[in-house]
Amino acid sequence: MSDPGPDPDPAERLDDAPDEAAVEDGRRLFAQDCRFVAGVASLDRLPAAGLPEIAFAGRSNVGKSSLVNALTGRQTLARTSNTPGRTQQLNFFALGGRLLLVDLPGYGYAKVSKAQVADWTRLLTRYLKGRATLSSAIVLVDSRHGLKDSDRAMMADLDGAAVAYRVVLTKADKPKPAALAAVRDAVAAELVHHPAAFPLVQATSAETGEGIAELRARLAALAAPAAVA
Ligand SMILES: Nc1nc2c(ncn2[C@@H]2O[C@H](COP(=O)(O)OP(=O)(O)OP(=O)(O)O)[C@@H](O)[C@H]2O)c(=O)[nH]1
Ligand SMILES: [Mg+2]
Repeated sequence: MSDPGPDPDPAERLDDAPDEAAVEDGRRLFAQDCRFVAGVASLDRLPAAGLPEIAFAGRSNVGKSSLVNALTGRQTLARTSNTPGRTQQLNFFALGGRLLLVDLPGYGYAKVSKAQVADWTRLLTRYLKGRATLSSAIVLVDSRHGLKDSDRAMMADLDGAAVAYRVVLTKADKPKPAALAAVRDAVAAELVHHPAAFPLVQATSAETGEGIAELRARLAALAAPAAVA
């Protein structure tokens, strides 16, 4: 009997690298019109639910707004800043009538008051738990730092709300390749303990465009079907 050889690496078995057609779907979706729909600081002002929604969560300054801009190819769509705490509301963007992108306020920012942190946390938790059209979330993690306790708390909230999510590393242009690989492995090792997390970690850079086409492809798979012309 021939030797079937060693089992493939579990990560390889799970590899969901998008194929050419999926990348093309992503490119087409993100080339469509993307419009700011609403910025809300309280849940009674959420835009009407309808399209599938993808929320971008992450620590303050991790690069959420920059990633939304890189994905949509519009540098000024979401406001970015060197100052943590720039995004202070849930900002909704409608993409081509097929998907809502939600740029969330950052968490883990030490300089805002405890009352403010409690307010945002309550708003976020309620939004994550109560929004029927929230189809998944992207948890952004700085590729130089890996997971912090505030990320773990967000991931536990998403697990509790049964919102499927992926962890995406940002600023992949900053660390050396070996350091990036080490952070990616360390994060992936923790994801095993989070039931709603996709087990693979993707690296991106809003600066160089690394990983952007792949992420577009993955998000396109969650969008409403394109209208037939
Ligand atoms: N080198 C590098 N810098 C980045 C990248 N993405 C974002 N930045 C920088 O990181 C800083 C924060 O970016 P934002 O996109 O505003 O971060 P945010 O997560 O939206 O921040 P808050 O809204 O405050 O929570 C800015 O100075 C960006 O230019 C990246 O891929 N590479
Ligand atoms: Mg922001």
